[in-house]
Amino acid sequence: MTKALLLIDIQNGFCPGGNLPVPAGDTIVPVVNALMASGHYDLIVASQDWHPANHGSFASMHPGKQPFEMGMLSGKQQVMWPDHCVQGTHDADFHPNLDISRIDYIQKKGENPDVDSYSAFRDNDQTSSTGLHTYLFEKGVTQLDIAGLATDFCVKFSALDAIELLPGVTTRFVQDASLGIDPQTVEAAIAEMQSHGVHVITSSTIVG
Ligand code: VGL
Ligand code: ZN
Repeated sequence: MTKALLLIDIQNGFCPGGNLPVPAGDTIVPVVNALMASGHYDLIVASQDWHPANHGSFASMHPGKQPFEMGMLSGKQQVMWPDHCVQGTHDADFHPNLDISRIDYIQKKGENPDVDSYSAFRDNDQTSSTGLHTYLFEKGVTQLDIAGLATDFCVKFSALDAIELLPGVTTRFVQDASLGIDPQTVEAAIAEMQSHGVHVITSSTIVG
């Protein structure tokens, strides 16, 4: 069995003080560090939301639109986000307390200004792949644990894509190593992940 940990977007931008903060988002960092230090994982991958300054998911690119309103991007419904995780800025850096020395591979995403990319595996239009599923397949991963920010967006879509793109891989969501933007959508996201075959666990299963 080859066990991998996929950490989603544990960046300054999604922590308090960032541009698109998840409430208390930084509080998952010690939990994630303990997971990485547990010795359970053969492979640790982290995704990084990595937008150009003119990304089409930014409300600032749509005159008259306010952050968190619905808008359109390339003909599809799109949440208008505050400018966040712009390439090369502090907002896009991993949280300073995240033990990045344990990360084997970094998957950047969200670089195409014309489509958003919640999942670490592919863009929201589900046409262009990041290549991450091929990477994990080639490493022989059989168990994939997913944690990070935000449960109701990038974590959820990454877990759903793992189920679809990595058939036969046991995919688990580590609940206490993840936090979301809105409690209501977090609850729905967990139910949706479970209904697609994602197992919900807590870090105590791994860390003991
Ligand atoms: C995310 C909204 C926009 C996330 C990224 O990491 O969950 N959410 N970009
Ligand atoms: Zn983003």
